[in-house]
Amino acid sequence: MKTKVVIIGAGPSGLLLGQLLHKQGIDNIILERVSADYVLGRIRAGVLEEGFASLLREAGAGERMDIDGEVHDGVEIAVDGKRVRIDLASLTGGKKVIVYGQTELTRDLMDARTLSNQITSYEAVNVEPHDIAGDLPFVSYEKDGQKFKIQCDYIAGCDGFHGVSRKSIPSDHIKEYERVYPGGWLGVLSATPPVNPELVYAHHERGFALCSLRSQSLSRYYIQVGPKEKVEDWSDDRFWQELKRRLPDELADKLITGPSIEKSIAPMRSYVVEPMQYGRLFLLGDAAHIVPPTGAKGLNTAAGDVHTLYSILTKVYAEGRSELTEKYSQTCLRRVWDGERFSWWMSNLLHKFEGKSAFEEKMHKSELDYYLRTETGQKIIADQYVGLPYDEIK
Ligand code: FAS
Ligand code: PHB
Repeated sequence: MKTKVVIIGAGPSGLLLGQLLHKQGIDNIILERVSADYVLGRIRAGVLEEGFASLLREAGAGERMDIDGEVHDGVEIAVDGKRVRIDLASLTGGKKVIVYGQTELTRDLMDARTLSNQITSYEAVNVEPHDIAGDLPFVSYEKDGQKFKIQCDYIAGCDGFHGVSRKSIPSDHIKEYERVYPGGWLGVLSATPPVNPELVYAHHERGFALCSLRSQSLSRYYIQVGPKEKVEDWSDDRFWQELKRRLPDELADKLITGPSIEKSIAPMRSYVVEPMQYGRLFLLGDAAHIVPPTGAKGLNTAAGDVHTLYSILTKVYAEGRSELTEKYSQTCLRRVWDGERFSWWMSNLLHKFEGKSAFEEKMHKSELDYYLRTETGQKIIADQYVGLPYDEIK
């Protein structure tokens, strides 16, 4: 088989890139390790920046988001029961965010992919990039006991943190940066009306909590848990009681609880690999970087990578500008580090991490108070939360 771009991974990064390239007449094949149902079964992000929403529309997969997604022009931060609303729209000249689950946008991209008749091979195992440092790379894989080889011009590693792409780059060509936080987020999805029309990020002595949503009848809640916690030790009732203890009284009193549809613990990690490319292999999304979900930047930073590679490859094939491929990593990394810093900063301010000294706790409380009580501070939070603009490739 032969194609222009092989995309490894059918998560949001791979599917969005595949659709955008297809719209530009750049044929591509996506290889995914698990089934489509398994991909859809992972409950993850919920907040989209406007840039991501625009890319989804450009990819021909934004229709349901524009109908079912909720446009939010504000977000709340509660500190030990005191609520402050960050008016995103007024502080950023009208920018907002869209609340629409990653599961749904992944489904929309899968549907668009099916209509595009591009090849997507699910349950493709032993996927392996070859000759990535040369001019004739190829990817091998197996499916239903048969071995396959795809000759291509470029390989897009969209296979997440545990994928094969990053591991295919010689270790002496990369530098890794990492912070693993002592704890994670225990998340619950429930078919209950959300406790608040906008998201509420809550700092509390007992630990962080987040009230989010997917629709007016589907809510998503999180509480920070310690590094040794196991999801099986958290009954629904125990979860709801702990969440109520961390929320401002007026929210705790009106919280509507119900059985969990999904319950899982997501680890908290900051990670970046530099550079995000090697030869004809490019790393996108979680294959190249991970953030703690506190700033809602995981999915949105991945979209920035997709925008950059899509813009570059469009010029490569339409204008013969193959030298632009050398700019991919440096173009992505400025926005990646912005997202890393904001997620790290919000996580440190809002979480009670073991090992934080009393003095550090005071510093974080004072910093949080400064940012929340001043318009300058709120503008800095709002500017980063709605997302920084994508870089234009010239
Ligand atoms: P993904 O990991 O989504 O997709 C990679 C795909 O590649 C997967 O489908 C995988 O099966 C496939 N793959 C892996 N290895 C392969 C191989 N060798 N061959 C072929 N395919 C392979 N972000 C937020 O903003 N908010 C959140 O609340 C949030 N919660 C999260 C919870 C968890 C448990 C995790 C892991 C991440 C969470 N994230 C969250 C971040 C998440 O949304 C990611 O940013 C987003 O999924 C990134 O998308 P991709 O880069 O496509 O990676
Ligand atoms: C979610 O709804 O899953 C969500 C929203 C905002 C975040 C993290 C997760 O910062």
